[in-house]
Amino acid sequence: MLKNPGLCHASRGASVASISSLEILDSRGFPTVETEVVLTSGARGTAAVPSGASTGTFEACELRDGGTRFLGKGVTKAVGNVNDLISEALMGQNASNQRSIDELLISLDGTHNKGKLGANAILSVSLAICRAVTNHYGLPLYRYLSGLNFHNLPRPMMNILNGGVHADNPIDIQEFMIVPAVVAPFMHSLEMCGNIYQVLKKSLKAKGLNSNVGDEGGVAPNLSSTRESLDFIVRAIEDAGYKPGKDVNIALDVAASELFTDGQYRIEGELKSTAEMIRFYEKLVDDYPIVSIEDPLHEEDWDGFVEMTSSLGNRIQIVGDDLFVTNKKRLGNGIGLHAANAVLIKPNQIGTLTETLDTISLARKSGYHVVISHRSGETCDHFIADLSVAVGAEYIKTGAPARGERVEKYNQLLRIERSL
Ligand code: 2PG
Ligand code: MG
Repeated sequence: MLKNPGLCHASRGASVASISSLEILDSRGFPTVETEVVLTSGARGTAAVPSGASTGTFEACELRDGGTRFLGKGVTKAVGNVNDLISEALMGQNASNQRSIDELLISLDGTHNKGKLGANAILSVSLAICRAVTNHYGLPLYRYLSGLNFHNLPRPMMNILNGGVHADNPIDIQEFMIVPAVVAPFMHSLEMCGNIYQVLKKSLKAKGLNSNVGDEGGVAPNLSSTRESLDFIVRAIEDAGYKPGKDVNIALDVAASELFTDGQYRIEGELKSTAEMIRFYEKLVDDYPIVSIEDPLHEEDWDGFVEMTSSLGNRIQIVGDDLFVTNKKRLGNGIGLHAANAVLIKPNQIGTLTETLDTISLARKSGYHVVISHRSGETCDHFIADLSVAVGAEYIKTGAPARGERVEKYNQLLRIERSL
């Protein structure tokens, strides 16, 4: 008689039995890819892929249909690639070997940016296979991803005020985030940030300003300057009963590639050079409790990033998003040059789980902080919540405590915290 039928079921191995993909909608109402993988053991895994608005030029290719359907944003070609080419190539493969699955996907595509099959198609399969194997072994995703090398939960970097291409308001900086000053139980951090978010909404309303939300759930009022926005946030921190700079700090994502035209940055009605942008940040860091700035400069302004890191890198975290695009080579280049001191990780920028983990490993080895991030177009898939715990990321950036697709990541972190 079997003493442990569960173990026997798992030891039977986990080969790919079927893969099928579906076009679903993301949080902006545009199509994206969802894939389900079934293993020979009967275990299943599903994954859905997010989509950015301020996308970096060097990101892996998100395959869209073009034409008129869904304004050209349909993903039936990507879905078809999963259902036909990818499904055929992966049938019967050992799903437990994530690296060889991902290598197979990369070689099947054969391009430098996953432009043939689509990074959206490839990532959906890569993540769904991982989930199916996780279910096969009966492990929580974060446990499977971390192995024995288990870590603490990250701190939330909560985006409470949206601007840039994520909102229809005049604010140039894309994201204003609040960050607990110390590592605390996740529920505690979430409560603190959530309280500040609610107070901020109220204070805008009280001043007759719009408190509707942008793509990532942060408020999107018609404020025109960075300082005005920061003043509202500092006041909200205080009014919620916390001390700015002591209990809670501020982080920005400038998404500066979006501000860059003809060699200059257009911000708040002025054109600024790289040196002027750095001076602008230095003054902000002097005047506000800012601890982190993401993409302060254009994605190809390597010299500017080096200068920014040498002038501000010992005071704040400088995060490369469009600069590194979760790409190990670009991160390696930045590490060699001393450009930035932290990396933003978005699995869909690179297109497979293995490559995402390799980039994180390089960051870890080099002392760069790791910020795991959502995209502005999201689904309720909470893979990144588990990933952030598994790799011991310092931070997770997953929007405001509003809109289901954002809240789902926070709720998954609460579930993980409880299970610990
Ligand atoms: C960013 C992201 C997520 P998007 O710039 O960091 O906040 O935005 O997904 O639009 O690239
Ligand atoms: Mg960014």
